[in-house]
Amino acid sequence: MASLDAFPITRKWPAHHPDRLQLYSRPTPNGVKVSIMLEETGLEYESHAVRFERNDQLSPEFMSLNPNGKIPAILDPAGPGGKPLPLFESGAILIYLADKTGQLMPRDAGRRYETIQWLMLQMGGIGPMFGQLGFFNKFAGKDYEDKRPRDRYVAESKRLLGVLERRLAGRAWIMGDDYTIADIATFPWVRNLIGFYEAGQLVGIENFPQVTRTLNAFVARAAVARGLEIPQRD
Ligand SMILES: N[C@@H](CCC(=O)N[C@@H](CS)C(=O)NCC(=O)O)C(=O)O
Repeated sequence: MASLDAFPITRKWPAHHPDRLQLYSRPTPNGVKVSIMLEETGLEYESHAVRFERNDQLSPEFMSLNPNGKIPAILDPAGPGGKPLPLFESGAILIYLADKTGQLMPRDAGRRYETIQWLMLQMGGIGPMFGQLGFFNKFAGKDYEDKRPRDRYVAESKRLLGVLERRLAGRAWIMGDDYTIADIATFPWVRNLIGFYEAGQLVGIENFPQVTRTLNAFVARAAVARGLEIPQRD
């Protein structure tokens, strides 16, 4: 097994088990995608808390792995060819872990791309739009007098919930009977929209019963319950 010493991130967050996959994260909607995936697959890993209150994500050690300065990020000592693989962007990490373990991604090539398509809708649409709605509804943006930006993100979030609602009609999960990385990417964001962002009423969540039903099934999974708490908050 190659040493991880060449990776500056291990100076700030030492690897106590360098043979295990290293996770640098925080239990936010993007962060928990990866901890839930790791819990679902059963891969051994070591998690490290990245503290935003100390701007850890902007430290040179963290930025040496992710120049974009955002969690989650991983360092897999046993990457392709047996070499360590550093990786950032939650969608890329989910695809990597699905390929590595052969889990949570359909094997059929067509269905694999269909799963990636829904994963990309989360990455490019649901995450950014719900995130902006959170800013304008709960954080600094809520004090802005001009409500047009907030209303734009409400409308776009509702539209995206409608896309999900129609997809889930008659399906247990986004990919039907297969629970996949598309669900692991999407439902932490739906949960956050209703919970932490307190925007359930604003988007009229009662109009999206299929989304709510699938969210409930998602949070009832034991691996999801564990992943939502990793890394532990201080
Ligand atoms: N597209 C990225 C987004 C990552 C992201 O926005 N992470 C947030 C937490 S959910 C973060 O690190 N925020 C810290 C900051 O902006 O300083 C991904 O999916 O990995």
